[in-house]
Amino acid sequence: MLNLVLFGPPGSGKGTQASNIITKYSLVHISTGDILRHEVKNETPLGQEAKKFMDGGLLVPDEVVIGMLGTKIDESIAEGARGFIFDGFPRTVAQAEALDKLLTFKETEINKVLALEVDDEELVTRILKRGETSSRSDDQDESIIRKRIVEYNNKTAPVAAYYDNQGKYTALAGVGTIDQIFQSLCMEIDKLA
Ligand code: B4P
Repeated sequence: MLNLVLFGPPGSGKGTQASNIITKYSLVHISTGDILRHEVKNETPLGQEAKKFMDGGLLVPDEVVIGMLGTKIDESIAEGARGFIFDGFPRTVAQAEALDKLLTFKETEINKVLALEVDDEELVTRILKRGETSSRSDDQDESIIRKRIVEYNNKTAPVAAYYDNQGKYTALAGVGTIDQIFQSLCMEIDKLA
């Protein structure tokens, strides 16, 4: 299997690039943001719990996110998945450890973590622009967007060191055209083949 993590701060382009990568490499796309927004939209108990955190620009608690992913990974492997691209997950070291355990149990592992580097002001500009057309409440307010970036620096940035220690972490420029960034991601993925 080929299992990739697309890593980076909010608005760095993880979702944008993941949708190109799944088409080219036939991987299963696991976006915790998309799954959580689906739960919120359907007003499930999980969605109602998650909404309180998402609206405030905070991470949803680890146990909620980890529990929600196990079934999805199991089902996809049973259906013969070639591999996964994890987009927006793991966002804490506890999530990274849980993912390693889950994949080891399935006799597979994360092969590579590709990080998109984008400066804070560009992130805020991009997310506010998306907020003009998206219905996402966490995209509308600059103070909430900045809170998401603080949350990233405090809780998610340490995940980089976790994978760097395993020799799996590569950072790439996340500023440029969507196609340029896609090409640099593909160059890294092709080295794994
Ligand atoms: P996510 O849905 O993961 O959203 P994101 O970080 O905002 O987006 P992403 O980096 O994918 O950016 P995108 O491609 O859309 O998370 C939302 C919330 O869910 C979190 O705050 C948290 O509360 C919760 N959550 C999710 N996962 C969790 C977890 N594991 N644990 C706990 N909580 C979790 O790009 C952004 C914009 O930039 C788009 O408009 C795009 O068009 C534009 N763009 C992309 N590439 C560009 C480029 N090269 N140049 C210019 N613009 C570009």
